[in-house]
Amino acid sequence: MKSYLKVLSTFFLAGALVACGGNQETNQAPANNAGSADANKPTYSFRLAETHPADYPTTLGDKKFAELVSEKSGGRIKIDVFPSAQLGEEKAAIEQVQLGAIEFVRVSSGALAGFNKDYGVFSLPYIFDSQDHMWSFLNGADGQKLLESLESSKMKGLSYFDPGSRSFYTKDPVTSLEDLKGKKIRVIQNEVNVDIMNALGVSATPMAYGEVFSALQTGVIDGAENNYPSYFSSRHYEVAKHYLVDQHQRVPEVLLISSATWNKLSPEDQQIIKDAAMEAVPYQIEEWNKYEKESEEKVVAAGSVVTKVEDLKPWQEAVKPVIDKYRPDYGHILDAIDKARK
Ligand code: GTR
Repeated sequence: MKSYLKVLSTFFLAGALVACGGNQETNQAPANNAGSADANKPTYSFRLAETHPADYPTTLGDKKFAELVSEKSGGRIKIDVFPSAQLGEEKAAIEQVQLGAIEFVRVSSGALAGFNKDYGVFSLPYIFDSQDHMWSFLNGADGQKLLESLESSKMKGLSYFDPGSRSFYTKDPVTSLEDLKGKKIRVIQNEVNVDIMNALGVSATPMAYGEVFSALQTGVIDGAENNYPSYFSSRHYEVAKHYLVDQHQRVPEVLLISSATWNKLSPEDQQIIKDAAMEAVPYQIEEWNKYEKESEEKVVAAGSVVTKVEDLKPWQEAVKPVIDKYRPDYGHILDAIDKARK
């Protein structure tokens, strides 16, 4: 009886996976492999969820990753990238990945913080001085170890992508910390973000990315915060024209796979996926740098008023209690981040 139930539940689980459109495993080799050494290896068709549009630099990184996986596996492992949140907003996509219903996702570590406490560290303000500083930490032993820590949350981190730096933007003119006080600002849903906004005297309004445009338009919020590429591609600049550059966060983008999927793969296929994810990174950074510059130029050309914060000290002072609050949780990582400063 017991084994009957086991067979039955395995059958339903497999059915559910196929019904979701992903993870169709067969033992048939693709036509171009017939007769080759790969002939007896399984083939897979996986899905990768991405919140940004098709031409956005994280999506280009996802596509490069998929291309490399296909190349390295002789076409056995196919990954379809679904841009523009077609498979759901980030929080929902992560939940699906935890269940194994979606195999891959590229998300912000800001969103991951709601699922894995370690990832909250990246939402802490002003911890990275520059893009180079961030990459020197991410590429080091502690940065790479953090990718592995996702395994306790039923996911496996494969690589980081460049996230740029986040700054504020509002509907009304804002050129200083004083102006920002009392404003309702949308943030990615996590506890650290709410604490930062409280410390700055701002009213934090967590909500899904896809809802921000209409919330700005209807005045539910006064502003939001993001990097230039997101500010541009989401068209938020059309409804919130004042961009205040304080670069409070660099929240790494993460490419990850469901543990349910990872654990089914052979060591050879796991290696292919890990290598492809790492090899896609330099390309993603290059695309990021290009798009970041272009989006800054385009929003300015469209009439956005950009103010650069000259003196960050009052901002850093204001959020110091937030760093102090989280130091007991993230002390070791914060030390490693300090050390990665060149
Ligand atoms: C972007 C990030 C997205 C999403 C978005 C947001 O910078 O690339 O993954 O997290 O921010 O603010 O929700």
